[in-house]
Amino acid sequence: MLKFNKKSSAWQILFILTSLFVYLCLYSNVFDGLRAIRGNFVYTVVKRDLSSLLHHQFRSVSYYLQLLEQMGTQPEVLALNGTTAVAFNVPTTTPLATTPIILENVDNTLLDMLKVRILSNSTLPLLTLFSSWNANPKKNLVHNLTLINWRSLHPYVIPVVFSNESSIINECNQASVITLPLSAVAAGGIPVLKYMYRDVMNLFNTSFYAFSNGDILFTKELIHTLAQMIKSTTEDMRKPILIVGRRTNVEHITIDEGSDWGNITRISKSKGKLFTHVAEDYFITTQTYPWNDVPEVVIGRRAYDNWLVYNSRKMKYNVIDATNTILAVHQTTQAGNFEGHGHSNRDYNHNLLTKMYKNIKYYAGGLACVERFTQYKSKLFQIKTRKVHPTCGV
Ligand SMILES: *[C@@H]1O[C@H](CO)[C@@H](O)[C@H](O)[C@H]1NC(C)=O
Ligand SMILES: *[C@@H]1O[C@H](CO)[C@@H](O)[C@H](O)[C@H]1NC(C)=O
Ligand SMILES: *[C@@H]1O[C@H](CO)[C@@H](O)[C@H](O)[C@H]1NC(C)=O
Ligand SMILES: *[C@@H]1O[C@H](CO)[C@@H](O)[C@H](O)[C@H]1NC(C)=O
Ligand SMILES: *[C@@H]1O[C@H](CO)[C@@H](O)[C@H](O)[C@H]1NC(C)=O
Ligand SMILES: CC(=O)N[C@H]1CO[C@H](CO)[C@@H](O)[C@@H]1O
Repeated sequence: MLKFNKKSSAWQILFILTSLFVYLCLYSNVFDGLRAIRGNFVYTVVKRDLSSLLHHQFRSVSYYLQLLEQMGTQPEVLALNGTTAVAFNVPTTTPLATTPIILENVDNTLLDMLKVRILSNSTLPLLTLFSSWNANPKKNLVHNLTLINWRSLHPYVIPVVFSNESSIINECNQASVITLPLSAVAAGGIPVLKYMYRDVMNLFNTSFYAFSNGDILFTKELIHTLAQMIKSTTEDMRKPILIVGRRTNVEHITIDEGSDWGNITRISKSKGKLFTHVAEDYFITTQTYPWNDVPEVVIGRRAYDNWLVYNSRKMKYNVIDATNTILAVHQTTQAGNFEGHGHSNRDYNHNLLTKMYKNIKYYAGGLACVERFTQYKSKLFQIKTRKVHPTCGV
């Protein structure tokens, strides 16, 4: 009896000591970890997002989104109207780059330092990058690659997908990409651009915010360009800035090709084709960009991209063509490069804009008319000003 008791209390003491030890370990590690995560805004949002997901995962609204085809670009816009007679031959005084840029220019020390600072919550993440698409079996691979690619830009970039469709929300969750519900749609269910900007700006504190079409892959160069912009002494970050650029089309990108930055750069060099300078696929803006004043244009339908650039130039915002320093690879599929043109409501944006403004010089919203541009000169990042053709006047 006594023996048993002694043995038992020895075990009890051992048990208590072990528990205490494990508890102390867990407490110090987990507590630190949780504090770091909880302090982070993203954590709160993911948590909120997950609980909203629980409420809404059965409310698929694919009905609303059926008309939303995969985003395309709008080069045909030039032919849209009489103001554009000269549009077809807007020459550039400064020739545009025709070869995609390369990772070798990227200053890795800067990026490593920035990463540490962002992770320790002493610098804001650079960018909230968002898009929206509808479920489309033909686009599964494209969207999977986009999710993998955008997620790889973490922690510099917070990727967000707007959707109310449970299948898309599930895929995003698997890829650790945050989803948000679509708060405003028009033209039969297509997301209104400005409200997506409003929503992410309310939720995330980053230096830049960007919509991008959902089939665009980026590399380190995106991060590097934005990091350099912030470091730059010439650019006033408090003013509205709009950064746009040409995309590089690459056909039928595979998982192997698309899932790391080096491979994306390689295929863009070996089989990429720089697309027309009249189309823009992403719009990087600062917190001060007055999205509130922008008409309710929708994504994935032509005319809004050129109008945004045209209007920003007209309003004298700082518009910058980053084609030379941001590689934006478009995953071209069977649907080709002019999606968003053959669809219902194809002229929704154009009709909306012409109702509001008499004279829209869409061609002045092409990249060839953007005066300021980024470049690397002897690996040094620069923002320069070039002369554009007189017909680019706004
Ligand atoms: C940084 O931490 C502070 C306090 O822990 C928190 O209020 C703030 O939101 C955090 N900022 C970011 C960008 O996570
Ligand atoms: C896309 O990813 C999902 C899971 O994330 C997977 O089930 C699906 O097979 C993938 N599709 C393709 C075409 O890779
Ligand atoms: C998407 O879901 C949100 C929240 O559940 C809802 O408020 C919104 O109206 C939905 N959007 C569309 C386009 O149905
Ligand atoms: C965003 O971050 C900046 C810089 O850290 C800070 O001054 C500002 O208060 C933050 N805003 C919000 C809404 O958290
Ligand atoms: C990059 O491409 C090579 C050659 O196709 C392939 O072996 C490698 O697995 C790819 N890398 C990734 C991360 O997929
Ligand atoms: C496509 C389009 O909107 N075309 C219009 C261009 O402007 C002329 C008048 O200048 C209209 O007749 C066209 O319908």
